[in-house]
Amino acid sequence: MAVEHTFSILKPDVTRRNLTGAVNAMIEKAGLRIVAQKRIKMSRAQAEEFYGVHKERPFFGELVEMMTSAPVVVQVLEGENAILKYRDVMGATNPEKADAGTIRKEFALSMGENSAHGSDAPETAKQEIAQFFKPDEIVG
Ligand code: RTP
Ligand code: MG
Repeated sequence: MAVEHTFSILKPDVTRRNLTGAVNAMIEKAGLRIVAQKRIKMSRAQAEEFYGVHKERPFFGELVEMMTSAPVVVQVLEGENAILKYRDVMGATNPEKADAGTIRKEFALSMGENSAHGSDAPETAKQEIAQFFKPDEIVG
């Protein structure tokens, strides 16, 4: 199995409740290494670009509002099969459907305020990482 990089965001509901360390503990316990990390306030333009794939969806406006409502922590995670592994660690988009022990089951407040983002495929991981990090900011 290949060592991969995936892109992660700890969303505003996490920073607002001071849960960055608690979520990071779950990430590290799962064997993923945080090889880049910064806390930023996402601009509207950044959020619109990041979630551009959803721009026709009814929840798009609400999603952009939520992502810009408080700081987020953007990260690059490294590990074997990191993309799928992190999706498993996050749990289902709807926290009511997320398995026990996942980030979203433990911490998410709702379908919108669902605590974490993780890339869904190698191509999107590459694009998303490049939107927020320069290559020399990633220290594996
Ligand atoms: P993400 O992209 O954030 O990792 O989440 P995901 O793949 O599990 O879900 P996706 O379908 O890509 O949706 C992106 C984010 O939009 C918000 N959302 N709200 N109100 C709603 O019905 C609704 N549906 C999605 C969530 O914050 C979701 O993570
Ligand atoms: Mg998604």
